Amino acid sequence: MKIFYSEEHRKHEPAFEIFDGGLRVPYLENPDRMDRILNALRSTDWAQVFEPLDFGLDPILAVHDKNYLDFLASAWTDWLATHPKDPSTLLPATFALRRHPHIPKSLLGRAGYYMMDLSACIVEGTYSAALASANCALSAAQAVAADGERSVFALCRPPGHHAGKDYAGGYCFINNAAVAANWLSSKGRVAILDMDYHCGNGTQDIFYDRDDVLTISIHADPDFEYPSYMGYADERGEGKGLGFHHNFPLPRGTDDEAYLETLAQANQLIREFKPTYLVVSAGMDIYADDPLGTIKVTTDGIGRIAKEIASLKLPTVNVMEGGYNNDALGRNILAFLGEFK
Ligand code: SP5
Ligand code: ZN
Repeated sequence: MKIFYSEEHRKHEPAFEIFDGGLRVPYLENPDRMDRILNALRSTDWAQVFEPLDFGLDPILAVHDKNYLDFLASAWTDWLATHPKDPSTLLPATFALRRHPHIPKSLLGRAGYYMMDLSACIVEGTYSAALASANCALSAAQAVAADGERSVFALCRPPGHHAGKDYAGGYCFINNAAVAANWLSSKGRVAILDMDYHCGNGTQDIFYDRDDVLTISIHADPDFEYPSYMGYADERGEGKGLGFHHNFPLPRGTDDEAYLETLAQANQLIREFKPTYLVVSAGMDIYADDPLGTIKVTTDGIGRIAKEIASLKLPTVNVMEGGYNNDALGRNILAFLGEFK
């Protein structure tokens, strides 16, 4: 199996994030996550790691707003130019509700407009890491579409599914799965299945008015979990996209059996849509011992989930999203990808 991975992520290493209540904690979305996964993949005889190709900005700008991408590109130098007392991390403390149209010129004003929360910390290496991560997803999409690979893994860091057309959030800056799915949509019908523990709000936003890309997200109920304001079952798409988005909110404590029952419903919707390609936002934070999760899926359950998805027999781009139990990440990814090889 082809794995697309870039070392560019390493310099995206914020020292901290802010949890609810103002708690300053070490950044959970850290470079060690990739090392754990790479070590596990290197222990197999079926995983081959490749550098991504550079697709340039066009396929990213086909999904993201130009002003937002310009913000990401210049945020770090603009931040240093404000001569902050502690320059280590760009993180605003005031956020736009977006009920008013003005985007201020000030760096922190723009940051509060384009960032959704206190986990999308920007450091010097963030933009180049986000670009390389998107190129991993695009390279995986190309391997499936042009080279006839049945399933490919984009080992993306930073993750992407919380990033919308014009905002960062939840450790995400560029929506890798959405960029890959949009690129594939010129070659066939695309379904995105988001199995990260958190609602894929960015992906939902990006494709909400489209009927050529089916989006499905299975996640912890936003009524109690991040991202709080999206991911409810009555959000079904809009305009011609109405009926082409589905959310499956789950309660705390959801186990393997309950998860697999929900996945069977999602799979049925994918079959009915008859896609040419499948993109999976493969978050591993559904794992029972994830520090951010409340869902109780086991490593064996992750394998069964993968088997169910692979039974669709679609050319599949698996895209790495969340998963923060670093000790378990390697074996969970092997359990997952092992069903696609
Ligand atoms: C890609 C991805 O998985 N992003 C997740 C971002 C979640 N950020 C909000 C975390 C809320 C933290 N709640 C603390 C629970 C600790 N037990
Ligand atoms: Zn997540």
